[in-house]
Amino acid sequence: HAADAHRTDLMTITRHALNEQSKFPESRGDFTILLSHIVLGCKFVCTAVNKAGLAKLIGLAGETNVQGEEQKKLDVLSNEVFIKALVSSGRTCILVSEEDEEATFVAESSRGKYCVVFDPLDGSSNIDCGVSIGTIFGIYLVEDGVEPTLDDVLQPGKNMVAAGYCMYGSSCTLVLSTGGGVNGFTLDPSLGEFILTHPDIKIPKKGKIYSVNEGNAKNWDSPTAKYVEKCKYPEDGSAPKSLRYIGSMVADVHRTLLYGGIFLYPADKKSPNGKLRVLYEVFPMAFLMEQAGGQAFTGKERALDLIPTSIHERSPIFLGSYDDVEEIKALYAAEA
Ligand code: AFP
Repeated sequence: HAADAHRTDLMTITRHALNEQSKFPESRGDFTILLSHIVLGCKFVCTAVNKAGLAKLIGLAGETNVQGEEQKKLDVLSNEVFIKALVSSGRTCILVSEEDEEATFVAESSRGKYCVVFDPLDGSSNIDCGVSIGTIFGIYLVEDGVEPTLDDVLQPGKNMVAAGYCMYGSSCTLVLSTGGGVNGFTLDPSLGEFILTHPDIKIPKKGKIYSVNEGNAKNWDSPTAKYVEKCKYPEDGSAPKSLRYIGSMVADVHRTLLYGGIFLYPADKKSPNGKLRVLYEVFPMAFLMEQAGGQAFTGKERALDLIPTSIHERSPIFLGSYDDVEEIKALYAAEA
């Protein structure tokens, strides 16, 4: 019976990765091992985030623990957990984290062929009020037998072999693409396992929601300003779009992926490159959007074509439903 099968035949993220792996007979399971270490990091952060409010209430935050160390801030703690999990996987060679100014080069003895770029806790200004936050990651592969250098991560997003995010929200959701579509997994806390709940996510071709920090409107360039005006006062007689903006990229992009619409973090006069970081915010989300049938545009080009020149570089970004991004592309093209 199908319904029973659903409850007893659990497609965990590891099982899913092993199934994918079996399509490549030459695969030795390195990616599956790497993924299981990323998943461990996500589970740890999920638990820590869920406890954060409680720690405040019972006075843990800011106090010193038994070892005499002050309780670490959540973003610092999350970063340490991810770095250690990724290094100990034995499958990585270069790590770039939002939290660390410099890239981490893994010692030869634990080195593997993957580079991981990540933001361990994105949206951290939202922690104290309990709003959804997340981890974002992207994965590159280095050539075999070549000494890894920074150039291995200064690559266009289209060269990523996988990308994903984990959202710590009303439930803990991990969305992943290895280049063959997008799948969503939800953490079952009683099992401690991510279960496939959103197979083959496709973003609606056109959406009814736009998502942007309108507080920056006075500094926008004209294509962005025109686009947002059109969202509110459509010229073709269609209904205006709704505005939703959380200020936590993972949450705003997750909603965009599931419901459709567009997420914008444009350039403005004060921030000519926008705010979001190319390697571990723009690229992974652009990768997921394209894999789900949507688009991602920088205001100049396809986001995944951009070639970064430094690891913490920023770029404007417009991503979401295919038709909605098409409209903003036309507005930029008209003024180019
Ligand atoms: P914080 O980590 O400082 O909260 O920044 C989060 C973020 O990088 C990204 O998650 C949001 O999409 C974006 O900033 C929101 O930026 P604004 O506050 O400028 O709208």
